[in-house]
Parts: sequence; structure tokens; C-alpha cells
Amino acid sequence: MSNDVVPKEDAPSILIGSAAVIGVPNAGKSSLLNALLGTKLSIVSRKAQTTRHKILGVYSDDKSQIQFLDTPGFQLTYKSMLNSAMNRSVSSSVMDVDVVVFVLEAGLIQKDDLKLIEMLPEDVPVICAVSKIDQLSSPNEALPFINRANDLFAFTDIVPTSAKRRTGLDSLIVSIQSKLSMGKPSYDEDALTDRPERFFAAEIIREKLFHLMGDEIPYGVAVEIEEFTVNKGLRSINATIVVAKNAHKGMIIGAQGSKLKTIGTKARVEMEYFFDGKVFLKLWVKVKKGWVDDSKSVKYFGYE
Ligand SMILES: Nc1nc2c(ncn2[C@@H]2O[C@H](COP(=O)(O)OP(=O)(O)OP(=O)(O)O)[C@@H](O)[C@H]2O)c(=O)[nH]1
Ligand SMILES: [Mg+2]
Repeated sequence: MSNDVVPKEDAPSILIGSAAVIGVPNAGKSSLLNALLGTKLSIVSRKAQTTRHKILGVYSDDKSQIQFLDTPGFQLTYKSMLNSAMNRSVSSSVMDVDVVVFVLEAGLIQKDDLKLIEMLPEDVPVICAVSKIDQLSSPNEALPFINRANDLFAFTDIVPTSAKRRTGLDSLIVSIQSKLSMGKPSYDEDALTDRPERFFAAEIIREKLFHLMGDEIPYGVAVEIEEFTVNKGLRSINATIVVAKNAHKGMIIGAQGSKLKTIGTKARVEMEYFFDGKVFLKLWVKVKKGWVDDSKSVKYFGYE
């Protein structure tokens, strides 16, 4: 990832470094990252385990360039190959960053939070971002919760935040900056990520599946981009939605293809916004039985 990127030697030195955003599923990691970057880079849903890949988001201001790494939610309840791969990607990302941002949902300390805390590295500063503080019924509840968080681990800072209300974001950036050192930035100031457009196309389709399908299906879905061409600003995208069970295929297609049509329309509209240009999107559905438990397939779809 960032290792391939060469620092820009002619740029002035600023604070530079990387920060991994970790936490249990649904803690609000992707929403926080999107709020910090001011754009929707990482897909979000009310269901747990929405994020599957590590996603790099580049934050730049006058003083600093921070490479944020969004990670999948860490959990020990579900144990498919896919889940293990997602947990591995969390444990590997905390190893090679300058700062860890541990996202803890306000008012909620779960078993998996404690397990994740056990895995925190000792030689990297860990900031606790208490997320969703807008959900607390009164501001008086924040302080006792911060005290509870403080007892969990030797966090270098505890910062209350709300991605929804955009509060605490500056404090979190300042706290991260205080742990960085001077150096040359690796990305242009307007760069946002190292992922190609086709990655985001697949993620946007996956997000619509999370929003539009029942509780079980999204976990067994992968999206493969078969074709992605750009011609005079028109992106033509052919994508296959891969499901783990036969029965899921029909459910995604729906009566006379109605469900698939809705998924396609919603995904296309969001892609047009994201890519800032017209999109022609074609979707297929394919069954690959039990792929979430097949390590080769998990690797093939890029979840490792
Ligand atoms: N009220 C409120 N809800 C939030 C806030 N941030 C996130 N949420 C909601 O929490 C849910 C989970 O958010 P995500 O950002 O997808 O959480 P995540 O930690 O990335 O989840 P995974 O990728 O599944 O591990 C979504 O329904 C969000 O809308 C916030 O600041 N306030
Ligand atoms: Mg996420």
C-alpha cells in the first residue's frame, strides 16, 4: 500500500504519519473516517461488518498529511474464513502505523472491545475516539463514560466525537498530529486514496446490498468488476454479484428482476456522484457456494 508511494522530496516538510482506525463492528469507524476526510470513501450501514478491506484515506491540511486506514470490525462471534481474514487485517494494520485510533461507541463497552484491547501494541500510541456521542441522552453522561474508557487501557488521549454532528473531529486531528513527526508528504494535497475507481464501484454495489437486502445475504456477498471502461467521461461497468447460497440469487434478482433493478439504479446514482460523470452499469448474479469458507475465494476477492 503506502510502501509503494515515494515521498515528494521537493515538497515542504510537514507532520506526516499513518493512523489505523480500529474497533468492533458498527462502532462507527467508517463514518468517522468519512467525516474526517469530508467525503464518503468508506461504505457505511447500520449492519455490523460492513467494511471488509483495509481502506486508505489520505487527510491533508497545511500542517500535516495523515494516512488513515479504515479496517473491518474486529469480532470473535462469527468464525468463517472471511471473518478470520477480516480480523487478521485488523491485527496487521495496528502493527505498522504511527498511531492507532480505537473507536469506542459512547455508552457501550462490549466483550470484543476488551479482546481487541488485549491485542493493542505497546509501542504505538493509542487514542480512544468515543463515537456517536450525539446518541447520549445528556452531555452529563459523557464524563462517566470517558472515565470508564480511561480504566480500560493507557490511552494517550480520549476524544469524544460524533460523525453525525461533526463534533470532536478537530480535536481528534490535533491529538493525532501530536504523535507525528516531520517529513515529506507522500501524496498530492488533493489525493484521497490509493484505491482505483473499480474498487469503489464494487464497494458502492456492496453497500446497496447491505441497505436493500435482509440480514443474512450481505455477509455472503462479494462483488466482482468484470469490465470497467471510460470513454469520453462515460464509465461502462459490468459487475457480478457473487452469492454463497443458491437461494440468495433469486432473492437478489427479485420478481421480474425488480430487486436487482433497484440495486443497480441506486448504485449507479451514487457512482455518478462519486465519479462525477455518467455511468452505465450492468449487473449479474452468480452463485459460488460457500465461498466465505473457502480460503482461496476469500483471497481471490481481495479480502486478506
Ligand atoms: N447517531 C450516530 N450514528 C452514527 C455515528 N457514526 C456512525 N453512526 C451509525 O452507526 C452505524 C455503523 O456505522 P459504520 O460507520 O458503518 O460503522 P463501522 O464501525 O465502520 O462498521 P463495520 O465496518 O461494520 O465494522 C451506521 O448506521 C451509522 O450511520 C454518529 O456519529 N452518530
Ligand atoms: Mg466500516
